[in-house]
Amino acid sequence: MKTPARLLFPIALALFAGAAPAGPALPKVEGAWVRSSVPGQHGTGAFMKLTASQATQLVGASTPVAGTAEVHEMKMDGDVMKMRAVPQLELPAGRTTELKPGGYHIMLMDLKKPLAAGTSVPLTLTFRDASGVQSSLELKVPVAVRAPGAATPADSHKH
Ligand SMILES: [Cu+2]
Repeated sequence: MKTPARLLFPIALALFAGAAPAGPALPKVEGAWVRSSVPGQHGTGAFMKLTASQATQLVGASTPVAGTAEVHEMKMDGDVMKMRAVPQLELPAGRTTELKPGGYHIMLMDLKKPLAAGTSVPLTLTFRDASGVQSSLELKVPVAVRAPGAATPADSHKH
């Protein structure tokens, strides 16, 4: 009978790697905001910049303020702007992907109440890494009429 030691060694290494203190590398989220809505409006969008250190996919979203949250894409189809749900949004390693009006966004549908500017909403994003492991990120996202900073080009703060 073969000794199992040869087999155990790589398994132990794999376990050790899995227990690395870094944990799942969740993308960095910057400038997140949700567009405010008026009474009677059923849907709105959430926008942000996502930067993943390793290739990751945004595969879902949820929020208690909306019945459904989906990752959407807006594209010109001829001269008509069309919107569709995308099952996953690829976040290439080290590159910032921007979710913005007119492009990718998180669509919040079946709003349970109007979202007033100046408040904030909880938003959970679900990501899937290259090995198929899903993890989620809980955010508190400010509600605004327009992108924060978009109307103040005079603010020349540089990074
Ligand atoms: Cu949409």
